Amino acid sequence: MRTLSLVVIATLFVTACKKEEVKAVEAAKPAVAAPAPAEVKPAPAPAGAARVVELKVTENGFEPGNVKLKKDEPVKFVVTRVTDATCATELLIAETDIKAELPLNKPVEVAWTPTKAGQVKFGCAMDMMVGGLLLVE
Ligand SMILES: [Cu+2]
Repeated sequence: MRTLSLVVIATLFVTACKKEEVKAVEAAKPAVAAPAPAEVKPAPAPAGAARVVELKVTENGFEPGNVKLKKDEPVKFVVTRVTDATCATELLIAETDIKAELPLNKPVEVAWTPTKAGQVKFGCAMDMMVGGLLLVE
């Protein structure tokens, strides 16, 4: 019985996530014009500073979905969620403790340095169902 309720709860979460995504697809129709987000213009990075990678959360998910990174190169993600039609209100990076809230239309900085080559998933708090891949080489 206990296991069953856990399964039910898990299913509810997954269902909620999928519904959000269906809504997101509907909202992606051109009739719904999202307000233009404020542009983030980071100052040119001084030598040795983190590379800035801009990410957006739109109706289609994280954009770009795949990001190429270099091992041992510090990177600063500047993440802006520009829609409410998503369940990705947080950014998680697999195999790390990184978990950043993504308030609407507010750029959030997330610093990370990959320490090994390979693919690392990132995405929403629901098992990164909305997310992408960090391709570290
Ligand atoms: Cu989700």
